[in-house]
Amino acid sequence: MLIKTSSDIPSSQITSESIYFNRRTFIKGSALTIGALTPKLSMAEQATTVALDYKPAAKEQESGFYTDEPLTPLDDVINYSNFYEFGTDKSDPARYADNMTTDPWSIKIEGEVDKPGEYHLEDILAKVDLEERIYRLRCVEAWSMVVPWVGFSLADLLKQFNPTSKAKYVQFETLHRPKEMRGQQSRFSTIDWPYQEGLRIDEAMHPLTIMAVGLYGKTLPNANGAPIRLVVPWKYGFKSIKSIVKIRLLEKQPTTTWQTLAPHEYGFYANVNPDVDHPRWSQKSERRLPTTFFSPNRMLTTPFNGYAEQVASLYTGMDLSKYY
Ligand SMILES: Nc1nc2c(c(=O)[nH]1)N[C@H]1C(S)=C(S)[C@@H](COP(=O)(O)O)O[C@H]1N2
Ligand SMILES: [Mo]
Repeated sequence: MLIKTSSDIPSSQITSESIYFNRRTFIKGSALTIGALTPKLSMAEQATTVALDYKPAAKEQESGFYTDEPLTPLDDVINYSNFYEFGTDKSDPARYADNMTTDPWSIKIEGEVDKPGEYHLEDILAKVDLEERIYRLRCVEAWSMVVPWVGFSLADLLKQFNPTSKAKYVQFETLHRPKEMRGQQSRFSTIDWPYQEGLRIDEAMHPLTIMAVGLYGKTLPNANGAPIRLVVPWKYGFKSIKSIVKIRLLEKQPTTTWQTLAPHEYGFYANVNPDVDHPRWSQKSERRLPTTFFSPNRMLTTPFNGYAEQVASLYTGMDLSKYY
């Protein structure tokens, strides 16, 4: 096989598919090719992003784990991002997140568990099998992407710490390190850091809910929440909290960043729902990235972001316009 170096490939030809399908080749072993097909990564990200060993996503897998919709190119996944710790512009995370130190990394497990403690990421990862999930990600701002994540089920992680019978909710917290996260320094920032999110325990234990450690076959770029983040594909993107350092099991529903900031606009549940508009815009349709002025790529939004078959039963009897 002819291995092209980054400079041989015009960026217009670097489609998601070329990166994605060549991935299997470089995972097999040649160190030379690692990173060769991802020239759009910054130098720092090329240096820190490494190939992962995982089970690829396949149609035959459990329903919802895979979609054959076109993947959003890696370049867009990295450069069009919300990670307010680094600024509010979509390009700020790619520009500034390289400053975040992700090694060593540990996660504190607190609250209603038999085995609370601080666990090193390596020790957590040693106990799980990585697999790929190709999911739609729908931001509350009405844009969306299709991302090939690499991760493991959150249920497998939580079971390692034996949640007690009082554990009804799970709260997550992002790193708080203003020295490395310029958005946390701003005196004008309205967010009360650290960023916090939460799930009901049955949502957390659902097989679609994963902790992602990679995308496109390699470790997560910092902009996308390295080294470990949550992905809940049937909920608006803000639920999928990045760069997690704390997981707390609780009896009561936790507070979450966006709900605290604007409770009439962002709810605790935040299930993707085309029938419940955001107070300031419609949620009936979405822009699927990549988009251009001439090709806006607009499509209808589907209930639970297309995962209704898998998750609608979690909300039987609930008024979803009240519990938005
Ligand atoms: N800590 C933290 N996590 C976060 C955010 C954030 O600002 N800070 N933004 C959220 C929002 S609004 C979205 S849409 C997704 C975007 O994930 P992506 O950049 O990997 O596409 O991350 C979510 N997780
Ligand atoms: Mo979002």
